[in-house]
Amino acid sequence: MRGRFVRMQDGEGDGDGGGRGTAVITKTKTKTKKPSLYRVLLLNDDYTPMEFVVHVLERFFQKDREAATRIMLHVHNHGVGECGVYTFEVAETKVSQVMDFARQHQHPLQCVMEKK
Ligand code: TYC
Repeated sequence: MRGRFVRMQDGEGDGDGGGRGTAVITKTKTKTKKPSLYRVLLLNDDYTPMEFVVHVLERFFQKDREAATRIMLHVHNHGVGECGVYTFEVAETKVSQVMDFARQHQHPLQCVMEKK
């Protein structure tokens, strides 16, 4: 979105000793850059229980049981699967939360992020 404003400089009575006012037209461009997006992925392994992965998807990615089960089975069958797409800091936080939670429960579950 563009904004525009006019500012008067050196106007009469500004204390600059008189002289005609000078109009300065300044164009501003509101920053509209969209943030880069990152996929958060779960990786398959042979040891993490399926039910734990479903729980992770419900707890950290706001999936209902049906969606969580579908994603978990996709990862189980294909080796990798998408949990969600987020801005950098949110994605980073999700990865840390999942990795900490898996470690606490001594499961080797791996969670990574990749730029879209
Ligand atoms: N392959 C695991 C099992 O058979 C289940 C699993 C699914 C593990 C998804 C990790 O990201 C994962 N118990």
